[in-house]
Amino acid sequence: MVVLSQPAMDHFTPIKTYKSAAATVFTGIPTISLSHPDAGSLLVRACEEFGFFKVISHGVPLELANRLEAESMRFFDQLQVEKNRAGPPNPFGYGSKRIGFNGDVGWIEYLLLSTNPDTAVPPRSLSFFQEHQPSLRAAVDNYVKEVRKLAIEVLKLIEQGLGLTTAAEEGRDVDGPISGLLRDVKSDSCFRVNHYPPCQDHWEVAVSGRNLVGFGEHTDPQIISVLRSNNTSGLEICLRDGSWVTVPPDHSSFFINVGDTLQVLTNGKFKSVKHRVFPDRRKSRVSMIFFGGPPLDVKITPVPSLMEEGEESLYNEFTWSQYKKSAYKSRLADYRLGPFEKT
Ligand code: GA4
Repeated sequence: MVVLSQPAMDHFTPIKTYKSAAATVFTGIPTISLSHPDAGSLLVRACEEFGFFKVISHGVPLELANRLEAESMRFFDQLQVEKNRAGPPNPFGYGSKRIGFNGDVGWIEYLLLSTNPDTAVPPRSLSFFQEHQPSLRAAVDNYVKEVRKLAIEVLKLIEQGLGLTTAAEEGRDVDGPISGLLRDVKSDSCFRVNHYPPCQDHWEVAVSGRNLVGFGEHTDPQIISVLRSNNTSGLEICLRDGSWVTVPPDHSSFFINVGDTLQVLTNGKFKSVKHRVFPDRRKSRVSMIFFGGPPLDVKITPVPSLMEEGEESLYNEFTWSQYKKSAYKSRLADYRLGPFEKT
């Protein structure tokens, strides 16, 4: 008998496995209320110390996140053959197990979507979603509008904390040199919904007791990433001392990652955070991440007013388009800023 309603991950080719070294649940993740009078300096400190933090009092209506999560699960619950019609994932669409172009695999299925309305030629997968998954597409659009606003607000507070904007500018709601990159209509941002099915029944887990990797260790290439997950754990971050810790899930807050581009814009004062995900043995993990990137033709160089006297850029000049091209030739765990560092 052929069982057609099995979840997507049945026919799984061998996958790199390793035991999660991170036993510790880390309770020290900076948690910052955006309505705190010192939010700007608290965010700057979190970016310097962790490249990662959690925001509360964020103003994003949680029903938008819940609706999108439900719509996404409706999509992932379909037969594999239906989901495959929304693929391949690159540049945008549905993907399963394979991440990027260079051999990375994980216990994951996902949707990778463009958030840029003025993409000159919409990829086939975008029109696929408009035609065949209109309620999912609408939920994505409504959600992304809000998290994009949140990303800009966080960057503006960071600019304030860094002393990049004056009180008068803040009053007039003028964008600074970093938040302006995200507000730009040409901002090259994208969005993904990751589904990590439970891995208990997988033979490698059952036989060896090892954990499968869901999304291998990497840093995000963009400026900042805004993540919301359901209440299933699995996300791990690498602390400055090189140790890996588990991030306790919190479905009513947003987690923010410093990306490689923000590392360069601050000339290394902020470091992009290495992170990875292990699936849970029993529960599905669903995460939704907005990756805020600059316009393709923008030169990524340290913000001049952040440089001390005599300080030199650690990086050769490059555009976001050049960085992206190089990133897409890399493996997940590669240090992508390496080729752009001054020797
Ligand atoms: C990591 C951050 C985002 O998920 C992403 C990923 C992208 C992909 O899934 O296609 C990449 C990865 C991410 C970095 C290196 C390259 C590109 C897979 C990969 C091996 C969408 C992104 O922008 O960069």
